Amino acid sequence: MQDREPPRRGVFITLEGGEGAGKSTQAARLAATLRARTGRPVTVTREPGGSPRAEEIRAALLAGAAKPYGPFAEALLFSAARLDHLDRLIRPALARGEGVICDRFIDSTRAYQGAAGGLDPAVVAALERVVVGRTRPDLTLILDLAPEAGLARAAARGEAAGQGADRFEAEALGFHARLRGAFLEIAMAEPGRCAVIDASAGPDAVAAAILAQVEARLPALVRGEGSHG
Ligand code: T5A
Repeated sequence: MQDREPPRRGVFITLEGGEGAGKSTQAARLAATLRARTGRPVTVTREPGGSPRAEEIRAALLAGAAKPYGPFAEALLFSAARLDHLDRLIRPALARGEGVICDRFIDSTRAYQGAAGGLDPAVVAALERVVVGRTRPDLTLILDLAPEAGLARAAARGEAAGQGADRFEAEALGFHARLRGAFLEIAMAEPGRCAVIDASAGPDAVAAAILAQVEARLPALVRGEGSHG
């Protein structure tokens, strides 16, 4: 079988959390800071999406096309998008020694389709094993925010853009509360990989808290020495 996972030299950081927690905002800010400090390329990407084919799957998922088939089918589609994204963007960039910052990754499947959606955690783990393999994040920043606040931020942004709620934003508040609990449980279960960030503060304070975690956990990256701390 062909090895899908070339040797990896770059650092892989993911941002996770509920709707409107500020992941996209902070992914862009962290990338700009790391580029300025290290002089090295840093790619910002997102899931679902990140490659042309995965963006097509994203459009279908967020329009709710897979909802009637249930959380297992949705997880398969998120996984199909992830497979393409890993092969075409994430693994090649890491093999070149570049940084990759991804807005959502495996923990979103664990939380949305698993904990909140009711899909068996053993199925989620099996999908991770076959799709993600060894390409696990070096650091996952979990942006923690009360769901009411995150949904209000997402709604305000949607109103300004003339867009309504998407497939997951439209779920009931109880779903979003389960998501928050699920992300915190992931952080407790994997403290070496995950750091919880209070996302209720303003963007500058959140960016400072994130940078402090990156400096503490991946010091070599911040010094411009590439790979792991
Ligand atoms: N999903 C995804 C799954 O179900 N399973 C999976 O496996 C994966 C990968 C993706 C959806 O797919 C689901 C989860 C999602 O529902 P999406 O549109 O990418 O859809 O959803 P989000 O990732 O939630 O994206 P959002 O853009 O809604 O949220 P962000 O990125 O957390 O927030 P951001 O940075 O865009 O900010 C939102 C608004 O708040 C403001 C921003 O300016 C913006 O207007 N803001 C702040 N305001 C006050 N204080 C701060 N600190 C702020 N930071 C940002």
